[in-house]
Amino acid sequence: MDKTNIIKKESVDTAVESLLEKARKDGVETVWERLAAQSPQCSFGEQGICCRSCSMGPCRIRKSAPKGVCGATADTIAARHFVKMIAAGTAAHSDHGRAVAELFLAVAKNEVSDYRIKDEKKLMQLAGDFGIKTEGKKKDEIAREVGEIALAQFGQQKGELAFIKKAPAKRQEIWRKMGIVPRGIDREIAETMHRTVMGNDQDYQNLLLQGSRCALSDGWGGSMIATELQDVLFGTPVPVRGQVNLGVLREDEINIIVHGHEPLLSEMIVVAASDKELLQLAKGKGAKGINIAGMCCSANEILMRHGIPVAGNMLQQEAALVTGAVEVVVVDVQCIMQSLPETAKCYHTKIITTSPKAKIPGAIHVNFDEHTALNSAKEIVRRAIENFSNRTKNISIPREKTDLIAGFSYETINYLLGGAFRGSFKPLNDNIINGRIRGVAGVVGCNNPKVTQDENHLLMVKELIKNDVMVLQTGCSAIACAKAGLMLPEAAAEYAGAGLAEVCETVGIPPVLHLGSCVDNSRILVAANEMVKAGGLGEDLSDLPVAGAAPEWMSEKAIAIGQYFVASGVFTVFGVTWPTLGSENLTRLLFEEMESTLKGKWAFEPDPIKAAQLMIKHIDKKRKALGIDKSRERVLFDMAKRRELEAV
Ligand code: SF4
Ligand code: MSK
Repeated sequence: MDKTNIIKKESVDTAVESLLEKARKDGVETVWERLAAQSPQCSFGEQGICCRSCSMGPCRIRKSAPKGVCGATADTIAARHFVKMIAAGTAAHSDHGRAVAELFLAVAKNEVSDYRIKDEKKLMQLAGDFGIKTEGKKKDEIAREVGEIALAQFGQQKGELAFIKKAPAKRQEIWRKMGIVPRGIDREIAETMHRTVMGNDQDYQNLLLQGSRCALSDGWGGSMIATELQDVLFGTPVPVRGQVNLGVLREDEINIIVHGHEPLLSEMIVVAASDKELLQLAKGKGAKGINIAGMCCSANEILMRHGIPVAGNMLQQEAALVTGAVEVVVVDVQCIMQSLPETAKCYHTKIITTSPKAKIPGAIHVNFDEHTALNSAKEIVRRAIENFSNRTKNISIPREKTDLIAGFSYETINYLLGGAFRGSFKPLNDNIINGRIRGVAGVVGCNNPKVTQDENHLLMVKELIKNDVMVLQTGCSAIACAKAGLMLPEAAAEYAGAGLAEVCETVGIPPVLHLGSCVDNSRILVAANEMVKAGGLGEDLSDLPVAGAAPEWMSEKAIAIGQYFVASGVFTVFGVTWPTLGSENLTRLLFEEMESTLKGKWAFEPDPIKAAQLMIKHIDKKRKALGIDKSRERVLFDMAKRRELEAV
């Protein structure tokens, strides 16, 4: 059988490679074996031209059958599939945002006792964003109004989402002219799903307009609400040192991995792990302590705010169990493989689900309710402690672990660049204008077993920083680069071009900045917004010398993120595979024509170096349009001259 998806090497991460060998010895099946078993995968599905929207189908578009039974063309079928992915991704991020908003409101009303508001300054800023008068009002009253407005954004039927007004005026104008300003988050998701049912919206261009509106309700709606309210509740991240990779697991301690996305759960597990009684219990079982480590975006959330170690990214979830040293993997929502309970059977690990929205056969379910949050968290930690004695001798914890600096919220970047009293993005803009920094790239997204784990992230990011492009990261991409040491200030001297290295060394930051989890891609939007506000780089997000990428994407959430980047005017490149290639017209719309309306567009380039070069080319095009291309030439000339002088 032609197994087209089989790759030469599973991972560039030696910790994963060694554990895969152990998995084979232990008779454990992994994601790579399942991919091989699935290969060759359906090429109709891969190109977006398989439709099973009704029972007259499934229909597969090919030369001999260019239309579905209902008459739907490849353009319609691929567009429906694409916008359905956007709707699903938006729903996931936004339901996360809704959960945070509900908790926020409960805290403001004093209905829950285990959480409290940590960042009052940001609460006031949010009140300002929502047009709430704060004079003479108590903190709880302001928080209640903020929570109520935030929650209402989901069910709003008319008007515009509140955060839309944070975008540059010119961007808002583009959205209004195109009729794609989101009215309410749930409404855009529901309408997208309505439009894609059999016999409804059959114009691929019109479908993509709604797809853009839906994606904007994610980036400037649900995701932004999640990030902003989480910062108020759990604290806005500040620079923090951490460690990453499976070497953070400890042989002599109880290891609990927190996996998924929403920090409501992970924050409480962190609190429960320092409970004196539980620590005592752990000691009584012969463990030296309780070690919490994160996986995927749950990891990013607790790393950013507490410096809790990160066990790994998406493709390390099974490998973590293969160490034989994990007592409990506790999960909430999203990116959790159904294989975990099956893998866990070969070891002593218990998989605990906590959300009624995400149960897995074979896992233990401990319902996590914010009203009894700490108790539930303590119960989970207790189960982990009790499981410690079930460990066998079949343990292998890799040595690999790397230090990193995380915590680069928009506020941190502002402060580091401009100082506490004059926080500003102006120094960043100045360094872009004078050419030391060529531009800024957001490199985000998942792992995908169709490509060697982490390789595309690393090749792309190294190519970008070598060419003086500063990189902002979130999600599993951030974890990949952290593992490779790119999130340490020292990485500037080793990997960055002379201009970027000079700026990083002066400010004391790495050339690759960790901005958080997948919902924190909204921090990248806010940062780009601030660059426009700081002046000198045009009037719209599309004028900025910036680009976005997800070189190893796999989730529908990545498509939603990509589309809100594009709809915000950002050139965005994806790798691995592209889901519309079966429709020439739709692909042309996404890769070319969108630029004339949204001023942003997609590209697909599986080679990460070529993809980075596309991003650099785009950045240079924007520099030229801004009239700052010459300054960069001067900087390069200066460097050459300096080297000449040094050689004398
Ligand atoms: Fe086929 Fe049309 Fe039904 Fe899709 S909606 S399965 S193309 S008949
Ligand atoms: S966890 S969405 S695999 S980045 Fe956010 Fe990683 Fe992608 Fe999940």
